[in-house]
Amino acid sequence: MLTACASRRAALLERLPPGACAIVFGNHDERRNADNHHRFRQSSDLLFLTDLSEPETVAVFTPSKDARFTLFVRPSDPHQELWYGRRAGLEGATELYGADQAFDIRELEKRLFELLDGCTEVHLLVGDRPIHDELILRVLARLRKNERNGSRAPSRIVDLNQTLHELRLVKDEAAILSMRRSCAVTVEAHLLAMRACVAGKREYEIEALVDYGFRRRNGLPGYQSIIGSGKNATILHYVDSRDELQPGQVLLVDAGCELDGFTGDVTRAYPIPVPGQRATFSRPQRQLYDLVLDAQLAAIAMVRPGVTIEEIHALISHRLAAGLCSLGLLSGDPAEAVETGALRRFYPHRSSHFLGLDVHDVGRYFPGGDARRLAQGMILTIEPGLYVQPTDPLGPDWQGIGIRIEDDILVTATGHEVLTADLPKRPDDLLKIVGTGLTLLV
Ligand SMILES: [Mn+2]
Repeated sequence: MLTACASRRAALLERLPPGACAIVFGNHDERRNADNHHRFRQSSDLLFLTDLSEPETVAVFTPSKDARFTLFVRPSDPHQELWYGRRAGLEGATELYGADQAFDIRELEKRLFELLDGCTEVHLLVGDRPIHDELILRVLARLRKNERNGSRAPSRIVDLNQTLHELRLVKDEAAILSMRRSCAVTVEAHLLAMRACVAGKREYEIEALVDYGFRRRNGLPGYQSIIGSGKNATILHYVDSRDELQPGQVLLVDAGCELDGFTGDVTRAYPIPVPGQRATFSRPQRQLYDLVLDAQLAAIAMVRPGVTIEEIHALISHRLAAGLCSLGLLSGDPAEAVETGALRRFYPHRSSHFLGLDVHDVGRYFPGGDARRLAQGMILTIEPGLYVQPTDPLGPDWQGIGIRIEDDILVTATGHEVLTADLPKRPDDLLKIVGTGLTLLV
């Protein structure tokens, strides 16, 4: 990963105009309660460029200065390290992480004053964290005030999104390898959940297995897992995971493993069997499931360079609307149901997003105003769904069904590759596995 980070830094430096200074902030330790902290997760931008997973880290890039890559880190401190773990320190920052120079993070403001002096523009993720914006504005104000003493303040602030996030959008070989691994572990964990799914279990027991599947491969959930049974599956971001699985309901599992910072994002939905019996969809469940799967397969088939996410969403929306009209769940013309927003009663979300270090990864969807065309190396999800709210006037046969099918797709030179293809989704394959019993892989 360190070699990949070095190439990414080189690519960033190459894209910065001479005279620029780019500043990338890491994450801070976040308090959970009292004196407990959340598990630290580095900012994705810093992970992408440095792989240095320590709080209070800042990277500065100055293409036209002698030291082009500066790291600010927490200095070595035997007492702190005894309690809270090892630090790279200033020495590690240069020797292990490739910085041309390293400074104590406590000197950040003073040193930024020196680093920004003489630069023409400052690049940062404006608005990402107000505290960072304030720091930079403070330094710029001081530089301007000091111009009569010879300082030269940058005159432009540029959104780093345009360079750094464009780089992150097209995955390099190391990123694709990490994504393959996180997708493989995601598939394993989903299989554990499928096999264990029987009536009488609780949603949190399924979540525990998903977590186990991730953790045994050194992964962690890349986002809060959604384990929703019955009507809970119609809540798009349901995270309570408390209810008991009821026979005949559908269980929706949306979970992705993060490894090396890169995360999978996969959803499956399947019926909950009575223990010892074979899982079966009710007729309405199966009708919705077939619609969603048909739309997903059609959308995946169209993924290749040049296609836009807008086109994918339009195809899925049209297929779902047509299916709902023919089932009589929507009246009138499918195109009209899409246009008027009537479809949103059953399909309220989008069909696709970029995926990588962030589950909703960076990359603008309309750069320069036009829908972005997919290109080789981009990774996206395709995730149609249908949800009938428990209060929907369609009545009890349909109420409280939530179906979503989501896979992770790599755009290749001529088409695509489904990174999560090993996880069953065709009804026959799926129902063969669901509820067949737990095999713990130790
Ligand atoms: Mn997703």
